[in-house]
Amino acid sequence: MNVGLIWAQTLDGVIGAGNAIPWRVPEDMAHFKATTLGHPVVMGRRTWDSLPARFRPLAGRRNIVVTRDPQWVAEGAERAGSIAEALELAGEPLDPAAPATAWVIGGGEIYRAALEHATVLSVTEVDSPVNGDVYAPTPGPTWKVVEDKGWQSSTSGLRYRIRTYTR
Ligand code: VY7
Repeated sequence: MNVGLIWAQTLDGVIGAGNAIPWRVPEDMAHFKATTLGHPVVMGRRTWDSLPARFRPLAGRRNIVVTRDPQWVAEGAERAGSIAEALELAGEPLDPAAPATAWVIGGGEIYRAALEHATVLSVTEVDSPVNGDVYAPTPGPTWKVVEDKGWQSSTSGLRYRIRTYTR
C-alpha cells in the first residue's frame, strides 16, 4: 500500500484556523474529491469533526479516523489508535483489486506523523494572506516536484497551484 498525503496550504504553510480551512477554493475541493475517490482516507479525529455532518463519512471512500480514545465511534468510520494501525487497516483486505494508495487527508498532527510513511504528496498552494493556527509539514530535500500544473485562477478570485511530489 502506497501512502499519499494531500493538503492545501497558503504560501506561508497555513492549513487551518479554528478547526476549519480559512478559504474556499472550489477547484481544490474538486481536486481533493477526484484524487481520493475510491481510496481509503485516513484522518485525525479533529479533521473528522471539522467536516460538515452532511459530508461525513466522505462518500465513496473508507473513512479511517485516528484517535487515542478507545471508546470513539462514529457511523461510517473505522477507528484506529495510531497512524500505523490506520495504514494497516487501509491495507486490508488483501484484495488484489484494492486501491494501491491510501490518502492521508489531515490535519496538522496527522500529517507530521504520517510523512515518514508517505511516497507521494499532493500539495495545493493557495495565494491567500490568511492567518491560521495549524501548519503543513515541511517536505525535506528528498522530495521532488514531479508535476506542477502552474498557477490557476479560482472562481473565488484566489490564485492556486497544484503540485505533486514523490521521493
Ligand atoms: C474538506 C470539506 C470541508 C468543508 C466543507 C466541505 C486538499 C482539501 C483537503 C480537505 C479540501 C476539504 C468539504 C469537500 C470534499 C467533498 C465533501 C465536502 C468530498 C485536503 N488539497 N484540499 N478539503 N467537502 N486534505 N487537501 O474541503 O472537506 O470530497 O466528497
